[in-house]
Amino acid sequence: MNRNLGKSRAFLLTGALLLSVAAVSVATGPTVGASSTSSTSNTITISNFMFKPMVLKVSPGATIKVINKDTSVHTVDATGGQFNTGNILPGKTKSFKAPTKPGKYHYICAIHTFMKGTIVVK
Ligand SMILES: [Cu+2]
Repeated sequence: MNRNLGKSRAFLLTGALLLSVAAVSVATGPTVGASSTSSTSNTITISNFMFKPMVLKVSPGATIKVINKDTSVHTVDATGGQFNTGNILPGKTKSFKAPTKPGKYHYICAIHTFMKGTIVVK
């Protein structure tokens, strides 16, 4: 009797372990695609009123190219004033220099201020 009780306890324990392993793999699953929002190339593409990538990593003083694929005028304006492309007309490309000081620089489109992006200088 006691032996059987011990066996069923071990079985329950194994089941609980398997369940917790399954829960962990489900929780970590969606983070796989997260890296697609950042990039190491020096190009920002604007389409559908969005900057891509949302986070751009560059070297200090790197030249950053901005391609406007929208039919609307956009800008890339650092909220701290470190850089500003001025108007980029539809279908046009402009370049600017990244700051030389390492750090995180947030920018917006001065015309559509809901458009936000970040440049990480490293
Ligand atoms: Cu805009």
